[in-house]
Amino acid sequence: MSLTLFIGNKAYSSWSLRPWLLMRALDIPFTEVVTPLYVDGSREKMLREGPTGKVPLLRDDDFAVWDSLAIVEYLAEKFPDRNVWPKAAQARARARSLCAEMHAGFQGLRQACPTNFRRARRAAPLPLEEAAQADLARIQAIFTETPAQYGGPFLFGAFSAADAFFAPVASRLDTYALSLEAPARAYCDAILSHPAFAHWREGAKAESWVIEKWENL
Ligand SMILES: N[C@@H](CCC(=O)N[C@@H](CS)C(=O)NCC(=O)O)C(=O)O
Repeated sequence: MSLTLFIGNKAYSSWSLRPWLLMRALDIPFTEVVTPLYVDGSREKMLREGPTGKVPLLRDDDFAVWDSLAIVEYLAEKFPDRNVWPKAAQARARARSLCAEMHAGFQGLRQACPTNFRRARRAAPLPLEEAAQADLARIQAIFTETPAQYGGPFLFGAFSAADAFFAPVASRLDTYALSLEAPARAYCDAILSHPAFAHWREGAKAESWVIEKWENL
């Protein structure tokens, strides 16, 4: 088995971060291939790897798995000893529910606060409209209640796929200086200070590709 993870710009690609962070945090070896997105030829290049033309995409020798959720499930099957998901059935089901919720939702917050992993923290909180405020309230509840129920510092105690899925949101809350109560802030800090996340951020800072619309908020 030889794993290659195709990802987009580390500065902007929140979906790419998720499997990358999980594999790094759980010491699953892989080779990364970075394709800068939204430039001439990038979609065509990714269409040679998989049918959606999107990142992330995992290649296991000749076999392609695309979409962050499917990649995470594939890793859970291939590396049963790494605890991609929590061990207990109900905790595992809760972690999957949260990942599915993240995968399908939070459009208000996503639109208001585009991912930019290399941006410095804003001096003042970004003002949010109603939909983004509602998403923020739900995120705050998840970040407070889940570690309290299952044991921190991560959502289910040890780092799992659920943390990889929520890491981009933790980063956005920080970048856009959105206010959080202490337990949710502590969870964000645990993510942002994880060595694997710091490594990704260094990679983002080292990139020279710039997409103006995601730099100016
Ligand atoms: N549902 C997909 C989303 C993948 C996605 O939208 N990736 C973006 C980058 S974050 C992409 O490849 N955009 C390039 C394009 O659409 O051409 C997943 O979870 O992997």
